[in-house]
Amino acid sequence: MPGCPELELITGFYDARQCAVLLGHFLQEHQWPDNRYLFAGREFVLPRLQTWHADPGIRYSYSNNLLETRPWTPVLLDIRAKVQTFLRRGFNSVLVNCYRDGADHVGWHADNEPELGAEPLIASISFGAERPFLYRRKHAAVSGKLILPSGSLLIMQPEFQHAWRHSVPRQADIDQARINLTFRNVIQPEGVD
Ligand SMILES: [Mn+2]
Repeated sequence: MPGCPELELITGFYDARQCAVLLGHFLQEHQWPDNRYLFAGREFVLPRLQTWHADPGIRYSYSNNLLETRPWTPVLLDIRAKVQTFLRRGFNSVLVNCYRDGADHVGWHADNEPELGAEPLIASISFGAERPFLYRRKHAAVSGKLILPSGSLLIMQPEFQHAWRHSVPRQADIDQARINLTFRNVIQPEGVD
């Protein structure tokens, strides 16, 4: 992307017909949990729906362990296979997000948890409503904005998590859902069972 070589957007990774099928699957058949969690004795409302799926034995402290680890579903395995073939690398986990409408969002963050290792490459697929993806340098007044089309694959190179933060802000005029799958590779520390 202009000004941000650590981001690469592949449009049409899934075509419109595939997007319609997959969006329908995630909205109607995927088992979403409630977005209210109890954490340290207080209720915490996540402004989106999320599930986390990983290979056996993979654990991740994302969001202070709010999320249970689920097995892969057949649909998620199909998508993972396509991403892995395209990128020629493996992913052992995926975070699945549903932004139900423009009120759902994610604040400024970097995906740089220690379990993702020093060089976290993340592959992000979008289905459904187009939402702006904002990014800004951590230590400089540089920022940018991408629109993520349905069926697109956004490749975030490791340096993106080191040097930038990103967000998907609220957008009042959006009343359609966006599904976002972020494939990751969690590194299990040696000696931990
Ligand atoms: Mn993120």
